[in-house]
Amino acid sequence: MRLTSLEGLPSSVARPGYTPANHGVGIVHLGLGAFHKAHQAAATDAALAAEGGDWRICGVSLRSRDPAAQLGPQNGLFTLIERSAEGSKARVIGSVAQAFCLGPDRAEVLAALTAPSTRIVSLTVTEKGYGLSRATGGVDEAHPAISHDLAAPEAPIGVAGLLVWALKVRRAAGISPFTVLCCDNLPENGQLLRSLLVDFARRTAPEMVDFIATEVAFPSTMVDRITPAATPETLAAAEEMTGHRDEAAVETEAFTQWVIEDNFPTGRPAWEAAGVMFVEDVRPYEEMKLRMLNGAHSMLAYSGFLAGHRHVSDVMQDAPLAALVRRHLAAAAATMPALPGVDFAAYAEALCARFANPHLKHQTYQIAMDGTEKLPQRILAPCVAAISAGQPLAPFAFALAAWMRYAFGQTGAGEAYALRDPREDELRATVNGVEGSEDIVARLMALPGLFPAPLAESAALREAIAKKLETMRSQGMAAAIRTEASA
Ligand code: CS2
Repeated sequence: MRLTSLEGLPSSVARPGYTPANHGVGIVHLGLGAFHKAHQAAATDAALAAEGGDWRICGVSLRSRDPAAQLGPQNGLFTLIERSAEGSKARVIGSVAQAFCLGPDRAEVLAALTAPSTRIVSLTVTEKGYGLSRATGGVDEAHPAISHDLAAPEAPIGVAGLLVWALKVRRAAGISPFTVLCCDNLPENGQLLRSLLVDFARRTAPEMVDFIATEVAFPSTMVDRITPAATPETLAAAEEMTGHRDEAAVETEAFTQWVIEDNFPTGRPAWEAAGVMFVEDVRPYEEMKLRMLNGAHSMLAYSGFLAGHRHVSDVMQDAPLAALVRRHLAAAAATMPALPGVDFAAYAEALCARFANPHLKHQTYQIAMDGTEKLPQRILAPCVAAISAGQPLAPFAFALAAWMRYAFGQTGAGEAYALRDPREDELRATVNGVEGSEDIVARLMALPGLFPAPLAESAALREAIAKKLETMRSQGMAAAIRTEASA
């Protein structure tokens, strides 16, 4: 039987501590994927149970029809499986009230974005979803949704277009603006989204520029919960645990963290009930997470995938590679000023334990995607800091060499794979047919808008990357890992 109500669930399954139908919608969420379901939807579920309020979520996917097709027939209910070393727990989440796909459900989505009851618009559209130019902080005109929306601002399909359009309609109707809550792994994500919207408005609705810059709140957030893409095994496990078929089930780790700047002029759910930490300045937490967790993730994804490790937990079983993960975490920690109340060494150890969780099937290939969008905040920014502080470059050089080797699109055994990067064609064309490792490094470092000048200009870094890349190419990734770990 399909999961459609809270009736008939076994007592081992946790269910919402409130009656979902008694709570109205207060949040529109863009990017209705596994991460949203495991993180913000779960936290909001706990907040509703603790303090109530009209804070249920209208979930929207901008492109894929799957999330709405899965959640719609289930009245928004889904099973969240939390997997830790101690075992697995199932919980049914009731915070998602509606699920739409922008294409077919356009009228409903636009109505939700302009409804007075909508007080927050939150987002998890991945780094590449925004159409942000890192070079200018404004819009990337070549991004498909941005170029569409610049040409047709009254019929938007992308994040910047939709939000500026909705804020404009609200303002004209005398409705307060919503708070914009970016939950993607980007540095200073609130500010970043604000400058994207300001630049988009400058080009399409100049009268909105000051309003967006001064009247709309964009609290920054640090979000953390490792959430593998759901698989048929996830759905089978949910069915076994709940006795119900659930097409929208998702699995995640037990750990969860959310740090938010408390700037919600029109209110917010009582997320503190879910352990959310509200702070004045989220930057140091974001930096810690991006450089340590995500930086190590990217490093181990490229090297681990090419060494034949399918899952992150397999990487942590490979002693030399696990040692390099620890080395990377320590090097990343050394690039940041101390954060009162946080012990970076303890954080690193906790990350290693999370990565080693054998019950979480988190694929290295999943993390490896979108490298050109992830490297800047994960690897390149800390590498700049390491150069200016005269710290060892080897950990960053190794991570970058592994990414460059990955950009070949072929394993050591000759098996081809898709890079799944928005700059895939450009990356392939850059490395294709180039022989020398030094040339490959120089060409990739010269890609427009990717490597900051201090990196491209550092001969020591270039040479270190080229040397490691050469070992990876001539001896294979597994041998290169052993060489690196014994250096
Ligand atoms: C990962 C993240 O796929 C990736 O790039 O590094 O999704 C990571 O699992 C989350 O940020 C953990 O909070």
